[in-house]
Amino acid sequence: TFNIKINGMPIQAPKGSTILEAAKLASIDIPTLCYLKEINEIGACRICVVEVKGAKSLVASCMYPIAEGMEIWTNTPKVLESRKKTLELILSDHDRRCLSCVRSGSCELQKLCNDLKVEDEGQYDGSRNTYDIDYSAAHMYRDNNKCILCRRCSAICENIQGIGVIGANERGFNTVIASAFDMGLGETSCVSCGQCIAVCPTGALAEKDYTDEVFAALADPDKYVVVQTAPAVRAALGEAFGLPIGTNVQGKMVAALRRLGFDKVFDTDFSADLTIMEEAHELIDRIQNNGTLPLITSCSPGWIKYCEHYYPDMLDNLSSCKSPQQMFGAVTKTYYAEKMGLDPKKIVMVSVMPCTAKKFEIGREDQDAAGVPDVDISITTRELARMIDRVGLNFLSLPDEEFDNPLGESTGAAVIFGATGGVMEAALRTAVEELTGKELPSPDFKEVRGVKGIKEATYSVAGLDIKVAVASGLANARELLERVKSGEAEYHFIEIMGCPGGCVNGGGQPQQPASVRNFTDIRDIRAKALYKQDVEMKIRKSHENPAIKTLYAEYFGKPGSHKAHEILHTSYVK
Ligand code: HC0
Repeated sequence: TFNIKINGMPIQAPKGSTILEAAKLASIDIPTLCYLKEINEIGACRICVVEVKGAKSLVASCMYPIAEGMEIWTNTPKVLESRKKTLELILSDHDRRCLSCVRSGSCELQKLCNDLKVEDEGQYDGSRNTYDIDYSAAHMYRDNNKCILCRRCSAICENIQGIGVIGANERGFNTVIASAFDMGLGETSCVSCGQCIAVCPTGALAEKDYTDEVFAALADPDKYVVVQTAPAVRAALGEAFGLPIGTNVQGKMVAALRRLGFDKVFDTDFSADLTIMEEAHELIDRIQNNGTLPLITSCSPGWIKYCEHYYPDMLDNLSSCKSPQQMFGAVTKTYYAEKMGLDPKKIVMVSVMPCTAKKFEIGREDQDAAGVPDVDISITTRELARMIDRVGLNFLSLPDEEFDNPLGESTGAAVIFGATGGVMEAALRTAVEELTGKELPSPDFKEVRGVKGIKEATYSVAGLDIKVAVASGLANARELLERVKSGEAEYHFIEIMGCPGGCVNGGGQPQQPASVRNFTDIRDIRAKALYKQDVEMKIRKSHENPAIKTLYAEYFGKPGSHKAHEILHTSYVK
């Protein structure tokens, strides 16, 4: 450790710490705008400046390493004035219609302006850039009038997702974040993951909001409106209402959806179990009958789009299973509609997802088992939070309620889908028992858990060494796939999730500011909420879900049947 002084107070901090990190240890939150740990470490925005004894000018604390004996001041008039001026300059070229901004209340720029007592937003007004809003992508829009050029979006797209479809064009005052040749985002190979939205500090990037469409369906007496909620939503929705990260709010979420007026409140976890039945069957079939291996999971639509764009030669490796979101819609509009005597055309299937790519997935080809789209509207966790606020539901005081049946019944295997490695673990719980014909001594496959970007394990099952790998985040996916293509690694089964850490860290989850993200692994804490729920559930294996057993007995026959293929499987585009 080094001995340093911050604002005259002696403290000790580990060698290699930045001033920003050392100050955190002394309970001082130095404000930041561009800095995101391990994602965007460019020291460019000058909000985090501090004074250091002996330094000629103010230094950027996010990048500046501490040294033995260093004396630092974070709160002098010079520091505070500099930060304030930087903010005022940003505001001089910023669309300041904050009241109607989607980020009002969660905007990092707004909070900093308040904290630093900016009183005259217009004091440096002069020429201003104005931009058309880019609505070309299926899942989001980009409003450069609210962009502050922090480059968090381009950094996550390039460095973490390995895609790089947005970046800085032009220079100086004309600098703008855009795609190559000023193409609309929808014309690029953007995969709709929404990670850029999750890290944007302002309202420059946002999902396309479909809450009005949901309210309209709920108000239409001719429609039967069914909602499904993805595994990861329950692990993060509470954050939008001030609850600590990692609070599982399943019960209150169900209560809120019921009070919003949905005719049935169902759970994507049900169809996650169904996916496991189909996918485990597909894995065993490919292993036993020399099918294309490795089998790769197909539930993350950002990953699917990535595979189609960048690895078209590996499309045969993809599982033909629709994602749980899509299977849910398909089962609702076939089996459930028949059972309940409902016209599938009158059912409005709404999904609540931690994901922005799900908005794109619902419009894919070959996702219409009943002749109408399997899913009609997909909203993010954030949009659900907005709906709850709009109708004045006091989320925190709602009771805990249960999902409706039968499509609300699920197992521990399903709820862990929301974390990287969860689909793999759920599939192994079923595939291994199927292959050995014996009950597993423990349902846990801990080797594939955790936030590491690439995980590998080998399991000895019925005389066969089954090799598996798990990747999350698309740069990691690329690294893994290159190993497979070069022959350096061989696997039977691979799980890939588009977002780093899996769906819990999806592009549609409540945004956490940099002041939290830089010091907390939100992926890990949200995932723990799901693993905790898994352990607490009575049934932890998909093939033991009684509602799934009934579904096969009454409708599909067995996994991989002709009917299952027609309704639950899909195809991909080269
Ligand atoms: Fe996921 Fe899913 S687990 S992709 O991450 O497989 O979005 O939560 O809903 O569909 O179940 C997201 C989360 C889902 C799907 C499920 C899968």
